[in-house]
Amino acid sequence: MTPSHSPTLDTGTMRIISAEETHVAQNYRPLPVVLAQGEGAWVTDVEGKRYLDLLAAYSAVNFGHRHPALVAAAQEQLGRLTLTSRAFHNDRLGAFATALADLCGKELVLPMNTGAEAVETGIKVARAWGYRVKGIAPDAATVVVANGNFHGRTTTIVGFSDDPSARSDFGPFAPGFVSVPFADAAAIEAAINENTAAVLIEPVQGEAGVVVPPEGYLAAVREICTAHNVLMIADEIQSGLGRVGTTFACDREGVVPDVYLLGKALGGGILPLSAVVADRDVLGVIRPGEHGSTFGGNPLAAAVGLKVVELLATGEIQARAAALGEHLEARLAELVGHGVTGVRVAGLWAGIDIDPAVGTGREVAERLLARGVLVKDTHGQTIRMAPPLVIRATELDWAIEQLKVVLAG
Ligand code: IF1
Repeated sequence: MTPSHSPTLDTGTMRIISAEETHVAQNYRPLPVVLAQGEGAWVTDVEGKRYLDLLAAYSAVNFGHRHPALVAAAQEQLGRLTLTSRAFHNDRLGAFATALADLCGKELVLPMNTGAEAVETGIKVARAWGYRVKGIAPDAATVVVANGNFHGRTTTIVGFSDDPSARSDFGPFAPGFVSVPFADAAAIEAAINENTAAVLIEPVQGEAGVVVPPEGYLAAVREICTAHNVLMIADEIQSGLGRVGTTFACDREGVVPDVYLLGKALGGGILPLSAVVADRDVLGVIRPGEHGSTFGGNPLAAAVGLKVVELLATGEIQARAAALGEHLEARLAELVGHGVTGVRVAGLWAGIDIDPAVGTGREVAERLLARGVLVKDTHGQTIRMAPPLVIRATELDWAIEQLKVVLAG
């Protein structure tokens, strides 16, 4: 099954890449491959070479490329109505919001488009709740965040990042954020005071390299937020919607946050769709005209989002990710000491630390590319695996065999 990929690219591919390099801002350094088609867990480049996609667009393609039911929902809506703005009602948003609220066990949904918009919205809602419900002094509200966080690329968000490459030369930054070590509940409690409106955390830190907190951390954060009348905001944009073998990563500890931030796979790998989901006593603080978005809640995204929620409601994709994730964890554990210095797995999501003697994360990603496997490196020595949740066990095993060959040098 191993496609043979020559390291050199043909002239057609080079021409496409050079066009991109000539006219697209270089805010990324893509691997040298030009993708043209996708189906399930596989994508095909312009030269007809196939790759097993172990990134799934950073977990936005949980249901696989062009999932038939999701494409059908999009195509059906494309023939009816795509965008009206929320100056008017449309016949898709209510059904989507009802289904998503039910999936989350919450009352209200505020639809946005990108994950960063959901995070920004969550911060605005937490502050408004802080002033209007908790009674925090005007403009004094703070949000506790974790070191090593990644919540998006807007200037507010990078302002509370501790990653120099995400924030340097983008200041000045918004005040009102307090950083504490991740996975340290006591540090959160110590940082809370009368001005604290919320705690914002990723239940599993993605960009940091799939950092899974110790069992009990999420439950402790939940307890601390409840005790201090502080909103627990879970950024489940990457960890949610089946990725870790449960609907939400918080489910792993039976924790229900006050606010869910969702995105990525909510759009079915077809279009941007994000949402802030909470009960009325939180999201109800936002009055008409105080927040919005041109595309937020559009009928096309709502139609796709509804189908995504229906796929999740059966629990099948979550159970699949849990079972395959156990298999993945067992297979990756065999690599420790054989070119890998550490592995962190949560469901079908893995951070794999590469032994510098083998090479950098980027070099391993390039060698895997040549063997028909797509992964993304992060923070130098780590590669991430986040396949579509529809991947087969045999495909996963094949990918790990390719990694073994690359690690053997
Ligand atoms: C890039 C990282 C992953 C996210 C969490 C919010 C957002 C993201 C937990 C914002 C987005 C994406 C952004 C993309 C690469 C990717 C990424 F490497 F940047 F950090 F997945 F780990 N919360 N993550 O992971 O959502 O606005 O992008 O829709 O910016 O390079 P977005």
